[in-house]
Amino acid sequence: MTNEPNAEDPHAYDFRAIQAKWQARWEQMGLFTVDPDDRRPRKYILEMFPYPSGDLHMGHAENWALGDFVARYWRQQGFNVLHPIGWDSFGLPAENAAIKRGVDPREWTYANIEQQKESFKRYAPSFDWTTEIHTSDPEYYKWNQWLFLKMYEKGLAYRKDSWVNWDPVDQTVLANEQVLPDGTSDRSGAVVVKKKLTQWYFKITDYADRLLDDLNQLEGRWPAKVLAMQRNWIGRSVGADVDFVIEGRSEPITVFTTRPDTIFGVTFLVVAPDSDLATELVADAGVDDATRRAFDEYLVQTQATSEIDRQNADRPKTGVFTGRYALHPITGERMPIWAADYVLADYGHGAVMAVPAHDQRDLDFARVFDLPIRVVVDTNAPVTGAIPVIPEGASIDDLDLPPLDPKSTGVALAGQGRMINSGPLDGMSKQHAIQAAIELLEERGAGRAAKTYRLRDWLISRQRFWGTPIPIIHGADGTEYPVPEDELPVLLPNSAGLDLKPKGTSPLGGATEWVTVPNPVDGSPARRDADTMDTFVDSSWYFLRFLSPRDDTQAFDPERARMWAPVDQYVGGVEHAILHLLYARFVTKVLFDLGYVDFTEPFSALLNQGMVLSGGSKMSKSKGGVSLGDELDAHGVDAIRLVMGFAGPPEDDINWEDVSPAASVRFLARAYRLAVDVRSAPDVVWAEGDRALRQVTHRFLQDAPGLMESFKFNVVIARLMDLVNVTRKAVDQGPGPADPAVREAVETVALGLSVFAPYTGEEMWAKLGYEASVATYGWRKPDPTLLVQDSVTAVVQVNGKVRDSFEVAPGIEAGELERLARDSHAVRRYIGEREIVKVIVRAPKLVNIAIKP
Ligand code: ANZ
Repeated sequence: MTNEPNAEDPHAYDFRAIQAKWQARWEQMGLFTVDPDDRRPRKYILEMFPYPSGDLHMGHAENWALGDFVARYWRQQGFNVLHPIGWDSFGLPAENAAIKRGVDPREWTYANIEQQKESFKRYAPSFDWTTEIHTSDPEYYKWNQWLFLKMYEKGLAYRKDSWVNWDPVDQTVLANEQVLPDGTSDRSGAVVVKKKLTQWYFKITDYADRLLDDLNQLEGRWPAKVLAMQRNWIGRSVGADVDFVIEGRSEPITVFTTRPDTIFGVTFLVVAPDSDLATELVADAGVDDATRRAFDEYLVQTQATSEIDRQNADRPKTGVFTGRYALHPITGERMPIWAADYVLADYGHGAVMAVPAHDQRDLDFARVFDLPIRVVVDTNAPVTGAIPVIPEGASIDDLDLPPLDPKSTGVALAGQGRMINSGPLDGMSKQHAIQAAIELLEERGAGRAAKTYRLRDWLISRQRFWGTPIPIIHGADGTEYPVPEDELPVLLPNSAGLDLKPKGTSPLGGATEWVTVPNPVDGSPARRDADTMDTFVDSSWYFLRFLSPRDDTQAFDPERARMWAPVDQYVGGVEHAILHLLYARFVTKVLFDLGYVDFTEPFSALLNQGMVLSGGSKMSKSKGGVSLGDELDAHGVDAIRLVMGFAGPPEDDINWEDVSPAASVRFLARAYRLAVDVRSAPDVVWAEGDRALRQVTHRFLQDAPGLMESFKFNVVIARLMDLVNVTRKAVDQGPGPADPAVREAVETVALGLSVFAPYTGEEMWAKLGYEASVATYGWRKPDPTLLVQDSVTAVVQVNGKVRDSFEVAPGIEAGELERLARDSHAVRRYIGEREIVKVIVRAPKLVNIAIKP
């Protein structure tokens, strides 16, 4: 069989043969390998790297089509483009497959990579394959360990004992980011429970302000939705910390409040039952046994309640008295301390000053347990909005206003008003009183301005096998010894003989020889940390590894980072809006502080693609959706890539039922046949070509760059379709296939198409008499003399209805246009004897004539 497509029928568009031919040739040419000495301007284009799941699926196909359009476009604009590929190859699926099928996670992973690589190569993304990395290679994860050690040195990696999210199916802890809003695991779907464990954390909360404030730099370059999600996730609240002295305890209780102005309305304190503070309070000798027993029972009940339920404002309030009392920092009043599950242990300080008159949760609680309620804001005297008119000589109390008694109405007064019952704060507005209250507390050494965040520290230890070992050795006395940098990597042991089944502790603990090591100081028996790192650590800095992927002396080359990073265009799914992007932003800032990079945001621009849906739901093999492999076999790579661009704006979901790969094939065949039909040589004189066709071509050249750069791929493809149609007309009915304008148009189609449908573009380019590859040729610049419009269409309306239209020069005078309109045969015949009342002329496009009916 010949390797030349269509040897017999030159017009037949045989996409299978074209694919086979070019895939092999491109592979030999190594087209997209970046030359480090190349001095042209640079662009770093990156798609979120894949987890090696085997074959490519529809979601991959969309992601890499869109990213590749961008990469190929910039290359054709003369940029030196880095477009790398690697594999996020640590993680649970390998391990779960290993348990289910008894295979080695390593073998499973690397076999998948091989398979996926083959599918990728057929799909033709313009990758620099020399960058290929696997995060599960020791050459990569060594640098995860290095990063851990750097964090550890800076005090940003630490171990603590705390309540963590526990996935009872996968038997591992989860980061907060991995718990879905309905309280289930984003991995296994199991309902997440709380478990107390000693775990490693990265101190992302130290960076909360910067992570929040730097989002402003990304405004307009990241999707607004992602920015909003990140802002919410970090969740900064501004207010004050207030200290309450506890009777019989030297340490005060600190609470965080956003409403220090309501300090005189505090009537009790509430602590989170599952906080250490609560346990300590009831452990005091002064607390009687019955109170302690009631607390213990309540704690058990709290631990069985999900976070979501605890935050549900509508749930009836429950709680127990701790037997202890606090003193008000200003009035000295004695106030009971309660424990209730609506207060969360890990927000603020795990304790609140309850202001039942003005906070609904506190009010509900006070009404259940009959605690005092004190109004300190008069919301009948609002500071903004409708101010009640108080007659001369009267006071607000003389007005007949509805009673605002939260105790009887059950509605807390959250609105604005003037302070009352608040000593020195009386009469102030909220904003004013917040300031004054903070000053008052500061004077007494009992409080200060404070901020708190929803963001928690990043829990990075996992009790699973297939991940990066944590480079720490634990001495018998509990001392932590970081593994020295020159002893990295701490290699993952072989899985053979290990029980990988989830059991709540890491399988690495069972690798006796691996785990037992001499204490680095005195040689006594010590143990390696047996947990592995969250795989989001791997992906938090991988974009830097691509810059010097084979460097075995450092994680990445800072010089290359200065040249290439940050990533100019990042492309990926919105499912990573929080997790991965937040972690990568955090690690970038840490690397900046350590002096390794000179920028603080990793991804200058972000494009989120929508999902590919079938029957309204996300496509997946298990749900019997359409398989990418079948679609590629039936219609070819180019038609599927083209569909991904043509379906609509990239952020929108694609309903596979609404697109037509078959129509894409027909269009590509039409374009291809034009290249076969061209009858002029590459050295024609463009200026001698048909002007009308040249104008269409040059308008495309003029508009396409702006459209590409704003990701309006569907519009660019529609314009290419239009250009193909106009050119076909010129070949069949116009100046014919030998006209230079036809060649110019078809070359433009080949160059433009090669972004979306690289096989077809390349084959057309060859048919046009050029050397491969079309991908490395630049787009022609539009000729301004061809962009001026020769004429515009003027429309004549009579009483609002169009009666005639004709071509006029764009610069026509209003008087001349009116004369043409009045002279129009169609208009004269329509008006007949009727009287013209008014003529409005909007040159050059419209004449409006009003007549008597
Ligand atoms: C007194 C007060 C009076 C409050 C008032 C509100 C209104 P955001 O905006 O979400 O940050 N709070 C503090 N720590 C808490 C915890 N660990 N669990 C549950 N609630 C907690 O909410 C801050 C407010 O939530 C704080 O301000 C505190 O109640 C409560 F009229 O203090 B406030």
